[in-house]
Amino acid sequence: MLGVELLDRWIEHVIALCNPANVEVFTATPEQLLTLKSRMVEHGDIEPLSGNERWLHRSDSTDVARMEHRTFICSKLESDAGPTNHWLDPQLAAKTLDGLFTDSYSGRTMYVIPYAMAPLGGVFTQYGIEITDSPYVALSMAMMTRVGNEVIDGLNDTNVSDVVRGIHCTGDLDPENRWVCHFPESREIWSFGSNYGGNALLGKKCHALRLASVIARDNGWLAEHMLIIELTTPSGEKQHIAAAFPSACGKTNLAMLESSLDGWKIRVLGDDIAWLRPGPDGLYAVNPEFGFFGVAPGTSAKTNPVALSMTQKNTVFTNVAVTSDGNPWWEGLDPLAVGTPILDWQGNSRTFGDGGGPLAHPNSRFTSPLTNCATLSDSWDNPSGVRIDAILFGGRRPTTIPLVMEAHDWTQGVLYGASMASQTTAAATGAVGVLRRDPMAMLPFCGYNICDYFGHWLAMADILPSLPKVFSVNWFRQDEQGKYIWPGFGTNIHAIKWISERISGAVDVASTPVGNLPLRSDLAFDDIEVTEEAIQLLTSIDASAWAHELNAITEFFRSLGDNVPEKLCDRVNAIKIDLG
Ligand code: GTP
Ligand code: SPV
Ligand code: MN
Repeated sequence: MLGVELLDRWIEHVIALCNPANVEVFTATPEQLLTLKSRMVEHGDIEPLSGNERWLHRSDSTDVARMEHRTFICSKLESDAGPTNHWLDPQLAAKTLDGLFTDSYSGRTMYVIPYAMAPLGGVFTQYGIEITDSPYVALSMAMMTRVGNEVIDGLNDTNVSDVVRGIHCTGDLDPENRWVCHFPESREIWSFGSNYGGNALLGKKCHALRLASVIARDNGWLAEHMLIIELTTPSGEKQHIAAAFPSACGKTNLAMLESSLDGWKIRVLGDDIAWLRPGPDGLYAVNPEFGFFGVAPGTSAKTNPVALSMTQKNTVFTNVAVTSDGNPWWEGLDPLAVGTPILDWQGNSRTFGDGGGPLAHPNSRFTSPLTNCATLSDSWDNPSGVRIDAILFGGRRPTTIPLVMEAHDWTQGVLYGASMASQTTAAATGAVGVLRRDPMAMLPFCGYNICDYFGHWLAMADILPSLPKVFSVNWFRQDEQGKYIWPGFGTNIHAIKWISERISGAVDVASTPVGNLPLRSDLAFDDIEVTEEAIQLLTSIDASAWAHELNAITEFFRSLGDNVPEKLCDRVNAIKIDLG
């Protein structure tokens, strides 16, 4: 089928197990895409929206987000999955999955999708094959990963044991019978019962984060839930920044930021996943993905004009509302006149302002290829990647965490990541707005023991020829009424500017035990609406709030068992003492 004996044998095995009516090797040729889309329209999987190649897909109403409690790491040893993952014995899991997948494609077309993650032709490139019975998954994989004949050539030249093999089945979409299983030792992914993004597009979170994090641990690199941007300063200097924020906490928005400050320019390399490797003079990063799977609500001409214009062509919208003239709509876009008819995300007839709850699902998404983005960096497809000057960690923190601060050293930087917390969002099922620890924004995505992962981060200090600076940022500080006190979005360039000036050594700092803070004189907020009182809150640390925070971090580390690196626990204690 693909001309690689062992892979062909695996594909034959899947055919025998799942018993499809047809098998198609899907390389997303123009003819294949045309046929796929017309088939999907016929079956009601997608419908055309107004504009150029814009499509609407409506999910099953129970299949709209990642399901962390149905996501499993099936390593031989439970201790390799660690205290934060759901573990399943690989043999028991295989038995269950074999049962679920038996005849599961009957009457359906099986798509075999060879894909590559990362630009082709470099040390970062990895190959995978996803087998699926979902046309929506096939269409999405063609936008989110590299597919085509070049990929099949690369796959042929790759060691078979390095190829990630994923098998996905739509099943009955019963949330209680949903399985997203990862087998790090055999590089396999088995996903049953969901067609939603992170559960079903197996190149993304399953391959590029959960399995890749294990591969990275074994080979001295990092697979992270990070955006990558290229920053140009007014003097023309280029710097590169990677930033980890949890799901639906602002990666896409920062990646596409349009600066409100003259002379500062941001270009996108990636908005969700970064692979980072030691290079000749530091840490080099690529975006393994080929597209954006962005959160729709909140995306507007004011907050993210770049994303909005990107979605004007060649985009699949999932679970958005639709106006009577066939345009996608979601909360955050300009409201229509009260009483205007509109279809909600489930296709129900509603009217604007009827008080019936959100019209688009809070986790509705758009899928567009990277090349749709007007602010894509020229380096986006460079197989060597870009050298990272700074790493940012941030979450939704209503209190305590300042707008921006710099770690004194790598250990404190790793501590910033390891102790990150954020209010939960609609990107995963469950309660929204609950503060939880989400180390490096990888809580749902680290494919191995989180304590070993912290150790691996610390050890990068010994592997790397030079270390990026590490910063903590927080765009989500709130007042007592729950209102954001920082305008966010384009104005975040002010924090990025300070970070840039710290990289180049242009500005001094106010040193505190929890990190270096900007000097008030280095912050010119003249162009934005923010009170002096808010600036004070955003750029200072409250000793009693921090005492509470540090105790919460200690408690979190304790909850992970005895294997959190001592270096991190010791540093927390040292900061407590320094704070007094
Ligand atoms: P995933 O794709 O789930 O990993 O999310 P992401 O981190 O890329 O999040 P994204 O940028 O899509 O933002 C999610 C939500 O946060 C959107 O509704 C944004 O409008 C909102 N948001 C992003 N940046 C800011 C900000 O600076 N301030 C405020 N208040 N909201 C923001
Ligand atoms: C996230 O939840 O962090 C996402 C969306 O980026 S998904 O691909 O579904 O994981
Ligand atoms: Mn994400």
